[in-house]
Amino acid sequence: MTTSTSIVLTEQDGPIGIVTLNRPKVLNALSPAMLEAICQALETLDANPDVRVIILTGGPRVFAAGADIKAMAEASPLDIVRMNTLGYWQRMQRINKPIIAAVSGYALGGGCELAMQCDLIVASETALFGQPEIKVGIMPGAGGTQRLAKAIGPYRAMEMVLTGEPITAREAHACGLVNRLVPVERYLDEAKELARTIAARPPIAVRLAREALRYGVETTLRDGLAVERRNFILLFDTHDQQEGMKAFLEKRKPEFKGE
Ligand code: DAK
Repeated sequence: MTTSTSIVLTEQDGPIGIVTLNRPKVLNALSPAMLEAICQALETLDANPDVRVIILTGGPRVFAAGADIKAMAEASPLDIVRMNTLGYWQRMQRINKPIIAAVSGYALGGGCELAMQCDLIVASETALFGQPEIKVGIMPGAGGTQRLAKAIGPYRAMEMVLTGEPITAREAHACGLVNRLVPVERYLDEAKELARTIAARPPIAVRLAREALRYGVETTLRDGLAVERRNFILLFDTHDQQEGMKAFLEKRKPEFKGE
């Protein structure tokens, strides 16, 4: 099934929802309309009980070249506040299902931040990750100074943010920003393969493990461990925990129901 607005395409392939940014003429620049369309697509798939994992992708040439510079060029601070761009990013953070970014070509500025907002990143060998905001007189505003430093370390992140120069997919893979690096013909298939593996796992355990991991990078070790412990215990109240362990002991494949 494929549905589309002009700028974002949404497709469902079994348990996988695929959101494709589709404004190639401006390299998928993240205008407010584009961010709204992405949020709506993600929220629709998040609410669909048949979808277990979401892939967010662009085209082979570009994932996204960042926020729309045209829309920001004449903006005052008040305009920026009124645009409420941050609101879109906060909506994305509330998605409960795992999101895999399938990145090929440019992932720059807000585009790099969009990929880092996802849980896993599959990249083609042609992908370029960068925070070039400094070159147009600003700085990252949607997590680029924070998530990047946590993902690749403060020194590498500092160099990227202060020079504005991108790193290649190979470098991003070597420093832990990219989970899987594949030739350009394979990036979407590889993301689907990863999505299918996760979709076959018990959904409540996936959700609670993801929640604990995401929470853990934002908080203290003590708080992160408390959430981990609570979620771990909660899982012993699920059908899938009983099924998973029973199936292991009976040497058969488990049938997870998401209950
Ligand atoms: N915005 C608008 N248009 C863009 C664009 C962008 N970010 N990137 C590319 N385009 C447009 C170009 O203007 C051009 O349009 P026409 O001239 O054809 O009308 C078309 O896309 C093709 O681009 P190029 O001709 O430049 O293509 P090239 O292959 O030569 O170069 C490039 C590709 C990706 C190297 C180059 O386009 C480029 O450097 N683009 C800009 C990259 C950039 O600086 N990105 C960071 C933008 S700032 C916020 C949160 C986050 C942000 C802001 C606020 N809040 C929470 C408030 C994020 C800010 C950013 O991302």
